[in-house]
Amino acid sequence: MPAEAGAAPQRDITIVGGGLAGALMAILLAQRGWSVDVFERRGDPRVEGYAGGRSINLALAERGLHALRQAGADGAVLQQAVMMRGRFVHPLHGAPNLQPYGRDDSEVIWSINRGELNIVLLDIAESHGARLHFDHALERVEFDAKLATYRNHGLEVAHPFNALVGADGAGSTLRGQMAAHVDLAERTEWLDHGYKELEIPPDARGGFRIEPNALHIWPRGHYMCIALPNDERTFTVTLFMPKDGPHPSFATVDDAEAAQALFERQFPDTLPLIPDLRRDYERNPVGSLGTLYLDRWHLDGRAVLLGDAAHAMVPFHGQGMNCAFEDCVALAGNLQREPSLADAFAAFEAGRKPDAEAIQHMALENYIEMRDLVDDPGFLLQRQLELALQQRHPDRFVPHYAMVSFMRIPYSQALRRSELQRDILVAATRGITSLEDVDWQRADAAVLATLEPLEDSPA
Ligand code: FAD
Ligand code: 8RB
Repeated sequence: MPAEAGAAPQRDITIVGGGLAGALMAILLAQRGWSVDVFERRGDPRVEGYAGGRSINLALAERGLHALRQAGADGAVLQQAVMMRGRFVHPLHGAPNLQPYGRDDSEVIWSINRGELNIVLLDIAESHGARLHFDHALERVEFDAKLATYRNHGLEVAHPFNALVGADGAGSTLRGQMAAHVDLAERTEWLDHGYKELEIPPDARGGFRIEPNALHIWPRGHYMCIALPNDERTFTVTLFMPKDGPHPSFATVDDAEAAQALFERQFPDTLPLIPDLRRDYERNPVGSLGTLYLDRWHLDGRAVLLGDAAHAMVPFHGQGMNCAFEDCVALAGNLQREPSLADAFAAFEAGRKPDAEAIQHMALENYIEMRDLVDDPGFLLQRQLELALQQRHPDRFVPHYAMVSFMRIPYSQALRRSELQRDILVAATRGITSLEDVDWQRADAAVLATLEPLEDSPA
Protein backbone atom coordinates (compact mmCIF):
# COMPACT_ATOMS: atom_id res chain seq x y z
CA MET A 1 0.00 0.00 0.00
CA PRO A 2 1.41 3.45 -0.88
CA ALA A 3 2.60 5.37 2.16
CA GLU A 4 0.13 8.21 1.66
CA ALA A 5 -2.93 5.98 1.28
CA GLY A 6 -5.67 7.20 3.60
CA ALA A 7 -3.90 10.49 4.18
CA ALA A 8 -5.89 13.66 3.54
CA PRO A 9 -4.95 15.62 0.41
CA GLN A 10 -2.82 18.69 0.94
CA ARG A 11 -5.42 21.19 2.10
CA ASP A 12 -4.42 24.09 -0.12
CA ILE A 13 -6.58 25.27 -3.02
CA THR A 14 -6.62 28.14 -5.52
CA ILE A 15 -10.03 29.14 -6.88
CA VAL A 16 -10.20 30.93 -10.22
CA GLY A 17 -13.25 33.23 -10.28
CA GLY A 18 -14.85 34.93 -7.29
CA GLY A 19 -18.38 34.94 -8.72
CA LEU A 20 -21.23 32.95 -7.22
CA ALA A 21 -19.70 29.46 -7.16
CA GLY A 22 -16.13 30.63 -6.49
CA ALA A 23 -17.12 32.66 -3.45
CA LEU A 24 -19.27 29.85 -2.03
CA MET A 25 -16.54 27.25 -2.66
CA ALA A 26 -14.09 29.49 -0.82
CA ILE A 27 -16.37 29.54 2.25
CA LEU A 28 -17.00 25.80 2.30
CA LEU A 29 -13.28 24.99 2.18
CA ALA A 30 -12.01 27.84 4.37
CA GLN A 31 -14.50 26.92 7.11
CA ARG A 32 -13.11 23.36 7.02
CA GLY A 33 -9.61 24.69 7.60
CA TRP A 34 -8.34 24.74 4.04
CA SER A 35 -5.89 27.37 2.85
CA VAL A 36 -7.84 29.19 0.11
CA ASP A 37 -6.85 31.81 -2.47
CA VAL A 38 -9.43 33.30 -4.84
CA PHE A 39 -8.36 35.14 -8.01
CA GLU A 40 -11.12 37.27 -9.55
CA ARG A 41 -10.88 39.21 -12.80
CA ARG A 42 -13.11 42.09 -11.70
CA GLY A 43 -12.53 44.64 -8.97
CA ASP A 44 -13.85 44.23 -5.43
CA PRO A 45 -17.64 44.75 -5.71
CA ARG A 46 -17.70 45.93 -2.08
CA VAL A 47 -15.51 48.88 -3.06
CA GLU A 48 -16.37 49.54 -6.68
CA GLY A 49 -20.01 48.48 -6.82
CA TYR A 50 -21.14 45.44 -8.72
CA ALA A 51 -20.36 45.38 -12.46
CA GLY A 52 -22.51 47.93 -14.20
CA GLY A 53 -24.67 48.61 -11.14
CA ARG A 54 -27.78 47.32 -12.92
CA SER A 55 -29.95 45.21 -10.67
CA ILE A 56 -29.81 41.72 -12.05
CA ASN A 57 -31.83 39.19 -10.14
CA LEU A 58 -31.76 35.44 -9.90
CA ALA A 59 -34.24 32.84 -8.74
CA LEU A 60 -32.94 30.93 -5.71
CA ALA A 61 -34.55 27.56 -5.00
CA GLU A 62 -34.06 24.83 -2.39
CA ARG A 63 -30.83 23.40 -3.83
CA GLY A 64 -29.12 26.76 -3.76
CA LEU A 65 -30.65 27.69 -0.43
CA HIS A 66 -29.45 24.47 1.14
CA ALA A 67 -25.90 25.21 -0.01
CA LEU A 68 -26.16 28.72 1.46
CA ARG A 69 -27.25 27.15 4.78
CA GLN A 70 -24.07 25.04 4.81
CA ALA A 71 -22.12 28.25 4.36
CA GLY A 72 -24.07 30.15 7.01
CA ALA A 73 -25.18 32.64 4.36
CA ASP A 74 -28.91 31.89 4.13
CA GLY A 75 -30.02 34.47 6.71
CA ALA A 76 -28.26 37.42 5.13
CA VAL A 77 -29.37 36.41 1.64
CA LEU A 78 -33.04 35.80 2.47
CA GLN A 79 -33.23 39.13 4.27
CA GLN A 80 -32.92 40.88 0.90
CA ALA A 81 -34.95 38.36 -1.11
CA VAL A 82 -38.42 38.66 -2.61
CA MET A 83 -40.65 35.59 -2.31
CA MET A 84 -42.10 34.24 -5.56
CA ARG A 85 -45.09 31.98 -4.89
CA GLY A 86 -45.87 31.03 -8.45
CA ARG A 87 -46.07 31.85 -12.12
CA PHE A 88 -48.12 34.94 -12.84
CA VAL A 89 -49.26 34.22 -16.38
CA HIS A 90 -50.32 37.09 -18.65
CA PRO A 91 -52.09 35.68 -21.72
CA LEU A 92 -52.51 37.96 -24.75
CA HIS A 93 -56.27 37.55 -24.40
CA GLY A 94 -57.95 36.70 -21.13
CA ALA A 95 -57.28 37.39 -17.48
CA PRO A 96 -53.85 37.16 -15.89
CA ASN A 97 -53.65 34.39 -13.30
CA LEU A 98 -51.32 33.11 -10.57
CA GLN A 99 -50.34 29.45 -10.82
CA PRO A 100 -48.75 28.52 -7.48
CA TYR A 101 -45.45 26.61 -7.66
CA GLY A 102 -46.14 24.63 -4.50
CA ARG A 103 -48.67 23.75 -1.85
CA ASP A 104 -47.96 26.60 0.57
CA ASP A 105 -45.38 29.27 1.46
CA SER A 106 -42.81 26.62 2.32
CA GLU A 107 -42.73 25.76 -1.40
CA VAL A 108 -41.64 29.00 -3.04
CA ILE A 109 -38.61 30.38 -4.85
CA TRP A 110 -36.78 33.62 -4.06
CA SER A 111 -35.67 36.50 -6.25
CA ILE A 112 -32.27 37.74 -5.11
CA ASN A 113 -29.89 40.41 -6.30
CA ARG A 114 -26.73 38.99 -7.87
CA GLY A 115 -24.46 41.77 -6.61
CA GLU A 116 -25.73 41.62 -3.04
CA LEU A 117 -25.47 37.83 -3.02
CA ASN A 118 -21.89 37.94 -4.25
CA ILE A 119 -20.94 40.51 -1.62
CA VAL A 120 -22.48 38.46 1.22
CA LEU A 121 -20.51 35.41 0.09
CA LEU A 122 -17.21 37.27 -0.34
CA ASP A 123 -17.53 38.78 3.15
CA ILE A 124 -18.12 35.37 4.72
CA ALA A 125 -15.28 33.79 2.73
CA GLU A 126 -12.90 36.46 3.97
CA SER A 127 -14.13 36.07 7.56
CA HIS A 128 -13.08 32.41 7.40
CA GLY A 129 -9.59 33.37 6.23
CA ALA A 130 -9.85 33.01 2.43
CA ARG A 131 -7.49 35.41 0.64
CA LEU A 132 -9.28 37.35 -2.13
CA HIS A 133 -7.24 38.74 -5.02
CA PHE A 134 -9.37 41.10 -7.11
CA ASP A 135 -8.36 42.53 -10.49
CA HIS A 136 -6.54 39.28 -11.23
CA ALA A 137 -7.62 37.71 -14.52
CA LEU A 138 -6.20 34.26 -15.16
CA GLU A 139 -4.26 34.29 -18.42
CA ARG A 140 -2.38 31.00 -18.62
CA VAL A 141 -1.37 28.00 -16.58
CA GLU A 142 1.81 25.95 -16.57
CA PHE A 143 0.43 22.73 -15.13
CA ASP A 144 3.80 20.97 -14.82
CA ALA A 145 5.43 23.82 -12.93
CA LYS A 146 2.10 24.46 -11.13
CA LEU A 147 2.31 28.14 -11.91
CA ALA A 148 -0.62 30.38 -12.90
CA THR A 149 -0.20 33.77 -14.55
CA TYR A 150 -2.76 36.53 -14.01
CA ARG A 151 -3.21 40.01 -15.49
CA ASN A 152 -3.36 42.58 -12.70
CA HIS A 153 -3.91 46.21 -13.79
CA GLY A 154 -2.04 45.53 -17.02
CA LEU A 155 0.84 43.69 -15.38
CA GLU A 156 1.46 39.96 -15.49
CA VAL A 157 1.91 38.29 -12.12
CA ALA A 158 2.63 34.60 -11.52
CA HIS A 159 1.47 32.63 -8.48
CA PRO A 160 2.26 28.98 -7.70
CA PHE A 161 -0.66 26.71 -6.86
CA ASN A 162 -1.29 23.30 -5.36
CA ALA A 163 -4.53 22.72 -7.29
CA LEU A 164 -6.96 24.95 -9.23
CA VAL A 165 -10.74 25.04 -9.01
CA GLY A 166 -12.23 26.64 -12.13
CA ALA A 167 -15.21 28.76 -11.11
CA ASP A 168 -14.56 31.28 -13.87
CA GLY A 169 -17.90 30.95 -15.61
CA ALA A 170 -19.15 29.96 -19.05
CA GLY A 171 -16.19 31.53 -20.88
CA SER A 172 -13.69 29.84 -18.52
CA THR A 173 -10.03 30.60 -19.22
CA LEU A 174 -8.96 27.68 -17.04
CA ARG A 175 -11.01 25.34 -19.25
CA GLY A 176 -9.12 26.60 -22.30
CA GLN A 177 -5.79 26.02 -20.56
CA MET A 178 -6.76 22.51 -19.46
CA ALA A 179 -7.78 21.67 -23.03
CA ALA A 180 -4.15 22.01 -24.11
CA HIS A 181 -3.29 19.03 -21.85
CA VAL A 182 -6.31 16.78 -22.04
CA ASP A 183 -9.12 16.35 -24.55
CA LEU A 184 -12.19 17.72 -22.74
CA ALA A 185 -14.39 17.03 -25.80
CA GLU A 186 -15.94 20.46 -25.38
CA ARG A 187 -19.01 21.36 -27.40
CA THR A 188 -21.61 24.09 -27.11
CA GLU A 189 -25.11 23.76 -28.50
CA TRP A 190 -26.28 27.29 -29.13
CA LEU A 191 -29.97 28.04 -28.93
CA ASP A 192 -31.31 29.94 -31.93
CA HIS A 193 -33.04 32.24 -29.43
CA GLY A 194 -31.44 35.21 -27.66
CA TYR A 195 -32.54 37.55 -24.87
CA LYS A 196 -32.74 41.22 -24.03
CA GLU A 197 -33.27 42.87 -20.62
CA LEU A 198 -35.72 45.70 -19.92
CA GLU A 199 -36.82 47.34 -16.67
CA ILE A 200 -40.06 48.06 -14.85
CA PRO A 201 -39.28 50.93 -12.43
CA PRO A 202 -41.20 51.55 -9.18
CA ASP A 203 -44.54 53.38 -9.44
CA ALA A 204 -44.99 57.06 -8.55
CA ARG A 205 -45.29 56.22 -4.84
CA GLY A 206 -42.21 54.02 -4.87
CA GLY A 207 -44.09 50.71 -4.85
CA PHE A 208 -44.15 47.66 -7.12
CA ARG A 209 -46.14 48.22 -10.32
CA ILE A 210 -47.33 44.59 -10.55
CA GLU A 211 -47.71 41.68 -8.10
CA PRO A 212 -44.30 41.44 -6.38
CA ASN A 213 -44.52 37.89 -5.04
CA ALA A 214 -44.48 36.08 -8.35
CA LEU A 215 -42.44 35.27 -11.43
CA HIS A 216 -44.33 36.91 -14.30
CA ILE A 217 -44.61 35.22 -17.69
CA TRP A 218 -46.09 36.60 -20.93
CA PRO A 219 -46.21 33.41 -23.06
CA ARG A 220 -46.52 34.02 -26.78
CA GLY A 221 -45.88 30.64 -28.37
CA HIS A 222 -42.45 30.92 -29.94
CA TYR A 223 -41.24 33.71 -27.68
CA MET A 224 -42.01 35.24 -24.30
CA CYS A 225 -41.28 37.90 -21.70
CA ILE A 226 -40.62 37.17 -18.04
CA ALA A 227 -40.20 39.51 -15.05
CA LEU A 228 -38.58 38.93 -11.65
CA PRO A 229 -39.01 41.36 -8.72
CA ASN A 230 -36.08 43.23 -7.16
CA ASP A 231 -36.06 44.35 -3.54
CA GLU A 232 -35.81 48.01 -4.65
CA ARG A 233 -39.30 47.59 -6.14
CA THR A 234 -38.26 47.30 -9.75
CA PHE A 235 -38.65 44.27 -12.01
CA THR A 236 -36.10 42.98 -14.45
CA VAL A 237 -37.93 41.97 -17.62
CA THR A 238 -36.32 39.57 -20.06
CA LEU A 239 -37.56 39.14 -23.62
CA PHE A 240 -36.64 35.74 -25.10
CA MET A 241 -37.10 35.47 -28.87
CA PRO A 242 -35.51 33.84 -31.96
CA LYS A 243 -32.39 35.69 -33.11
CA ASP A 244 -33.14 35.30 -36.82
CA GLY A 245 -35.99 34.20 -39.00
CA PRO A 246 -39.56 35.39 -39.56
CA HIS A 247 -41.19 38.11 -37.48
CA PRO A 248 -40.91 38.46 -34.61
CA SER A 249 -37.18 37.83 -34.16
CA PHE A 250 -34.32 40.01 -33.00
CA ALA A 251 -33.47 40.34 -36.72
CA THR A 252 -36.89 41.82 -37.57
CA VAL A 253 -37.25 43.74 -34.29
CA ASP A 254 -33.94 45.55 -34.55
CA ASP A 255 -34.64 49.08 -33.32
CA ALA A 256 -36.72 51.07 -30.82
CA GLU A 257 -39.50 51.67 -33.35
CA ALA A 258 -39.95 47.98 -34.10
CA ALA A 259 -39.75 47.13 -30.40
CA GLN A 260 -42.49 49.63 -29.60
CA ALA A 261 -44.67 48.12 -32.34
CA LEU A 262 -44.05 44.55 -31.13
CA PHE A 263 -44.95 45.44 -27.55
CA GLU A 264 -48.07 47.35 -28.65
CA ARG A 265 -49.36 44.27 -30.46
CA GLN A 266 -48.07 41.42 -28.30
CA PHE A 267 -47.42 42.78 -24.80
CA PRO A 268 -49.86 45.71 -24.57
CA ASP A 269 -50.27 45.42 -20.79
CA THR A 270 -46.50 45.90 -20.27
CA LEU A 271 -46.29 49.19 -22.23
CA PRO A 272 -47.37 51.43 -19.35
CA LEU A 273 -45.01 49.45 -17.06
CA ILE A 274 -41.81 49.93 -19.09
CA PRO A 275 -41.51 53.71 -19.66
CA ASP A 276 -38.00 53.41 -21.09
CA LEU A 277 -38.74 50.52 -23.44
CA ARG A 278 -37.21 52.26 -26.45
CA ARG A 279 -34.08 53.30 -24.58
CA ASP A 280 -33.62 49.90 -22.87
CA TYR A 281 -34.16 48.07 -26.16
CA GLU A 282 -31.54 50.12 -28.02
CA ARG A 283 -28.97 50.16 -25.22
CA ASN A 284 -29.06 46.56 -24.05
CA PRO A 285 -27.41 43.91 -26.19
CA VAL A 286 -29.00 40.67 -27.40
CA GLY A 287 -27.51 37.92 -25.26
CA SER A 288 -26.78 34.40 -26.47
CA LEU A 289 -27.93 31.20 -24.81
CA GLY A 290 -26.42 27.75 -25.04
CA THR A 291 -25.60 24.47 -23.36
CA LEU A 292 -21.97 23.54 -22.72
CA TYR A 293 -21.03 19.87 -22.59
CA LEU A 294 -17.63 18.44 -21.61
CA ASP A 295 -16.58 14.81 -21.33
CA ARG A 296 -14.06 15.66 -18.62
CA TRP A 297 -14.13 18.22 -15.87
CA HIS A 298 -10.69 17.61 -14.35
CA LEU A 299 -7.00 17.28 -15.10
CA ASP A 300 -5.82 14.60 -12.62
CA GLY A 301 -5.27 16.26 -9.23
CA ARG A 302 -4.26 19.62 -10.63
CA ALA A 303 -7.46 21.29 -11.82
CA VAL A 304 -11.22 20.80 -11.78
CA LEU A 305 -14.09 22.81 -13.28
CA LEU A 306 -17.49 23.49 -11.72
CA GLY A 307 -20.58 25.64 -12.25
CA ASP A 308 -20.97 27.35 -15.60
CA ALA A 309 -17.32 26.62 -16.49
CA ALA A 310 -18.19 22.90 -16.54
CA HIS A 311 -21.82 22.82 -17.67
CA ALA A 312 -23.40 26.17 -18.62
CA MET A 313 -27.09 25.73 -19.40
CA VAL A 314 -30.02 27.67 -20.85
CA PRO A 315 -31.87 29.70 -18.19
CA PHE A 316 -35.37 28.33 -18.44
CA HIS A 317 -35.45 26.34 -15.21
CA GLY A 318 -33.70 29.04 -13.20
CA GLN A 319 -31.21 26.42 -12.01
CA GLY A 320 -27.77 27.55 -13.26
CA MET A 321 -26.75 29.08 -9.93
CA ASN A 322 -28.64 26.49 -7.91
CA CYS A 323 -26.78 23.71 -9.71
CA ALA A 324 -23.44 25.53 -9.36
CA PHE A 325 -24.04 25.84 -5.60
CA GLU A 326 -24.91 22.15 -5.37
CA ASP A 327 -21.62 21.44 -7.18
CA CYS A 328 -19.74 23.34 -4.46
CA VAL A 329 -21.27 21.29 -1.64
CA ALA A 330 -20.55 18.08 -3.54
CA LEU A 331 -16.91 18.99 -4.27
CA ALA A 332 -16.29 20.10 -0.68
CA GLY A 333 -17.61 16.70 0.44
CA ASN A 334 -15.45 14.84 -2.06
CA LEU A 335 -12.38 16.80 -0.94
CA GLN A 336 -13.06 15.94 2.70
CA ARG A 337 -13.63 12.24 2.04
CA GLU A 338 -11.19 11.23 -0.68
CA PRO A 339 -7.56 10.37 0.01
CA SER A 340 -6.14 12.55 -2.77
CA LEU A 341 -7.09 15.56 -4.87
CA ALA A 342 -7.10 13.36 -7.98
CA ASP A 343 -9.55 10.96 -6.34
CA ALA A 344 -11.72 13.83 -5.12
CA PHE A 345 -11.88 15.49 -8.54
CA ALA A 346 -12.65 12.17 -10.25
CA ALA A 347 -15.37 11.34 -7.73
CA PHE A 348 -16.86 14.81 -8.15
CA GLU A 349 -16.99 14.47 -11.93
CA ALA A 350 -18.44 10.96 -11.79
CA GLY A 351 -21.05 11.98 -9.25
CA ARG A 352 -22.17 15.28 -10.71
CA LYS A 353 -21.95 14.91 -14.50
CA PRO A 354 -25.16 12.85 -14.90
CA ASP A 355 -27.02 15.35 -12.76
CA ALA A 356 -25.66 18.37 -14.66
CA GLU A 357 -26.71 16.75 -17.94
CA ALA A 358 -30.18 16.07 -16.53
CA ILE A 359 -30.82 19.68 -15.50
CA GLN A 360 -29.37 20.93 -18.80
CA HIS A 361 -31.99 18.79 -20.56
CA MET A 362 -34.84 19.85 -18.26
CA ALA A 363 -33.86 23.53 -18.72
CA LEU A 364 -34.24 23.21 -22.49
CA GLU A 365 -37.63 21.53 -22.08
CA ASN A 366 -38.92 24.19 -19.69
CA TYR A 367 -38.62 26.86 -22.41
CA ILE A 368 -41.42 25.19 -24.35
CA GLU A 369 -43.50 24.94 -21.19
CA MET A 370 -43.03 28.60 -20.28
CA ARG A 371 -43.46 30.18 -23.68
CA ASP A 372 -46.20 27.94 -25.07
CA LEU A 373 -47.94 25.70 -22.55
CA VAL A 374 -48.65 27.72 -19.40
CA ASP A 375 -51.88 29.06 -20.93
CA ASP A 376 -52.88 25.79 -22.62
CA PRO A 377 -56.00 24.09 -21.16
CA GLY A 378 -54.66 20.55 -21.69
CA PHE A 379 -51.43 21.45 -19.93
CA LEU A 380 -53.30 23.09 -17.04
CA LEU A 381 -55.41 19.96 -16.61
CA GLN A 382 -52.19 17.93 -16.33
CA ARG A 383 -50.93 20.35 -13.63
CA GLN A 384 -54.20 19.87 -11.69
CA LEU A 385 -53.84 16.13 -12.01
CA GLU A 386 -50.23 16.34 -10.76
CA LEU A 387 -51.47 17.99 -7.57
CA ALA A 388 -54.30 15.49 -7.15
CA LEU A 389 -51.95 12.53 -7.61
CA GLN A 390 -49.52 14.07 -5.13
CA GLN A 391 -52.34 14.22 -2.58
CA ARG A 392 -53.29 10.61 -3.26
CA HIS A 393 -49.68 9.32 -3.27
CA PRO A 394 -47.52 11.86 -1.45
CA ASP A 395 -44.61 9.42 -1.07
CA ARG A 396 -44.55 8.46 -4.75
CA PHE A 397 -45.91 11.22 -6.96
CA VAL A 398 -44.24 14.63 -6.64
CA PRO A 399 -44.86 17.24 -9.35
CA HIS A 400 -41.94 17.84 -11.71
CA TYR A 401 -41.44 21.45 -10.65
CA ALA A 402 -41.34 20.45 -6.97
CA MET A 403 -38.70 17.76 -7.52
CA VAL A 404 -36.43 20.29 -9.24
CA SER A 405 -37.09 23.35 -7.09
CA PHE A 406 -38.18 22.23 -3.62
CA MET A 407 -36.26 18.97 -3.18
CA ARG A 408 -32.64 17.91 -3.34
CA ILE A 409 -33.01 14.49 -4.94
CA PRO A 410 -30.42 14.17 -7.73
CA TYR A 411 -31.49 15.97 -10.91
CA SER A 412 -31.06 12.72 -12.85
CA GLN A 413 -33.60 11.04 -10.58
CA ALA A 414 -35.99 13.99 -10.93
CA LEU A 415 -35.72 13.70 -14.72
CA ARG A 416 -36.35 9.95 -14.74
CA ARG A 417 -39.37 10.20 -12.44
CA SER A 418 -40.76 13.20 -14.36
CA GLU A 419 -40.68 11.19 -17.58
CA LEU A 420 -42.57 8.31 -15.97
CA GLN A 421 -45.05 10.71 -14.41
CA ARG A 422 -45.62 12.51 -17.69
CA ASP A 423 -46.64 9.24 -19.33
CA ILE A 424 -49.19 8.71 -16.54
CA LEU A 425 -50.51 12.29 -16.87
CA VAL A 426 -50.84 12.06 -20.64
CA ALA A 427 -52.63 8.71 -20.50
CA ALA A 428 -55.00 9.80 -17.73
CA THR A 429 -56.03 13.07 -19.42
CA ARG A 430 -56.40 11.74 -22.96
CA GLY A 431 -59.79 12.76 -24.36
CA ILE A 432 -61.04 14.51 -21.20
CA THR A 433 -61.27 18.18 -20.19
CA SER A 434 -61.98 17.96 -16.46
CA LEU A 435 -60.50 16.17 -13.44
CA GLU A 436 -63.98 14.80 -12.76
CA ASP A 437 -63.60 12.48 -15.74
CA VAL A 438 -60.29 10.94 -14.61
CA ASP A 439 -60.32 7.15 -14.24
CA TRP A 440 -58.80 7.21 -10.76
CA GLN A 441 -58.51 3.45 -10.40
CA ARG A 442 -56.39 3.28 -13.52
CA ALA A 443 -54.33 6.33 -12.62
CA ASP A 444 -53.67 5.04 -9.09
CA ALA A 445 -52.67 1.64 -10.43
CA ALA A 446 -50.25 3.27 -12.88
CA VAL A 447 -48.64 5.28 -10.06
CA LEU A 448 -48.20 2.21 -7.86
CA ALA A 449 -46.85 0.12 -10.70
CA THR A 450 -44.40 2.70 -12.07
CA LEU A 451 -43.13 4.86 -9.20
CA GLU A 452 -41.12 3.61 -6.24
CA PRO A 453 -41.52 5.53 -2.97
CA LEU A 454 -39.33 8.62 -2.96
CA GLU A 455 -36.96 9.77 -0.25
CA ASP A 456 -35.46 13.24 -0.15
CA SER A 457 -31.98 13.89 1.19
CA PRO A 458 -31.79 14.47 4.95
CA ALA A 459 -31.43 18.03 6.24
P1 FAD B 1 -20.24 33.21 -12.62
O1 FAD B 1 -21.22 33.59 -11.59
O2 FAD B 1 -20.38 33.71 -14.01
O3 FAD B 1 -18.82 33.63 -12.04
C1 FAD B 1 -17.64 33.56 -12.80
C2 FAD B 1 -16.64 34.52 -12.17
O4 FAD B 1 -15.36 34.31 -12.74
C3 FAD B 1 -16.99 35.99 -12.43
O5 FAD B 1 -16.90 36.72 -11.23
C4 FAD B 1 -15.95 36.42 -13.44
O6 FAD B 1 -15.61 37.80 -13.34
C5 FAD B 1 -14.79 35.55 -13.07
N1 FAD B 1 -13.84 35.29 -14.16
C6 FAD B 1 -14.11 35.05 -15.46
N2 FAD B 1 -12.98 34.84 -16.14
C7 FAD B 1 -11.96 34.96 -15.25
C8 FAD B 1 -10.54 34.85 -15.35
N3 FAD B 1 -9.94 34.60 -16.52
N4 FAD B 1 -9.80 35.02 -14.24
C9 FAD B 1 -10.40 35.28 -13.03
N5 FAD B 1 -11.74 35.41 -12.89
C10 FAD B 1 -12.50 35.24 -13.98
N6 FAD B 1 -29.33 30.85 -12.33
C11 FAD B 1 -30.30 30.48 -11.44
O7 FAD B 1 -30.12 29.47 -10.74
N7 FAD B 1 -31.44 31.18 -11.32
C12 FAD B 1 -31.68 32.31 -12.07
O8 FAD B 1 -32.73 32.90 -11.98
C13 FAD B 1 -30.67 32.75 -12.97
N8 FAD B 1 -30.83 33.90 -13.68
C14 FAD B 1 -29.82 34.34 -14.46
C15 FAD B 1 -29.95 35.57 -15.11
C16 FAD B 1 -28.97 36.04 -15.97
C17 FAD B 1 -29.13 37.36 -16.66
C18 FAD B 1 -27.82 35.23 -16.19
C19 FAD B 1 -26.74 35.70 -17.15
C20 FAD B 1 -27.67 34.01 -15.54
C21 FAD B 1 -28.66 33.56 -14.67
N9 FAD B 1 -28.52 32.35 -13.97
C22 FAD B 1 -29.49 31.96 -13.08
C23 FAD B 1 -27.35 31.50 -14.14
C24 FAD B 1 -26.29 31.83 -13.09
O9 FAD B 1 -25.97 33.19 -13.15
C25 FAD B 1 -25.04 31.02 -13.33
O10 FAD B 1 -25.35 29.67 -13.54
C26 FAD B 1 -24.11 31.14 -12.13
O11 FAD B 1 -23.74 32.48 -11.94
C27 FAD B 1 -22.88 30.28 -12.31
O12 FAD B 1 -21.94 30.59 -11.31
P2 FAD B 1 -20.39 30.53 -11.64
O13 FAD B 1 -19.71 30.95 -10.38
O14 FAD B 1 -20.07 29.22 -12.25
O15 FAD B 1 -20.15 31.63 -12.76
N1 8RB C 1 -30.53 33.87 -17.64
C1 8RB C 1 -36.12 31.39 -13.72
C2 8RB C 1 -37.65 29.78 -13.66
C3 8RB C 1 -38.69 28.79 -14.00
C4 8RB C 1 -40.02 29.50 -14.05
C5 8RB C 1 -41.21 28.61 -14.33
C6 8RB C 1 -37.00 30.83 -15.87
C7 8RB C 1 -32.67 35.50 -17.54
C8 8RB C 1 -30.62 34.84 -18.51
CL1 8RB C 1 -36.21 32.07 -18.10
C9 8RB C 1 -36.17 31.79 -16.40
C10 8RB C 1 -36.97 30.63 -14.51
O1 8RB C 1 -41.05 27.49 -14.80
O2 8RB C 1 -42.32 29.10 -14.05
N2 8RB C 1 -37.23 30.00 -12.41
O3 8RB C 1 -36.29 30.97 -12.44
C11 8RB C 1 -35.28 32.34 -14.23
C12 8RB C 1 -35.31 32.54 -15.60
O4 8RB C 1 -34.54 33.45 -16.25
C13 8RB C 1 -33.50 34.17 -15.60
C14 8RB C 1 -33.99 35.39 -14.87
C15 8RB C 1 -32.50 34.49 -16.66
N3 8RB C 1 -31.45 33.68 -16.72
C16 8RB C 1 -29.50 34.97 -19.48
C17 8RB C 1 -31.70 35.69 -18.50
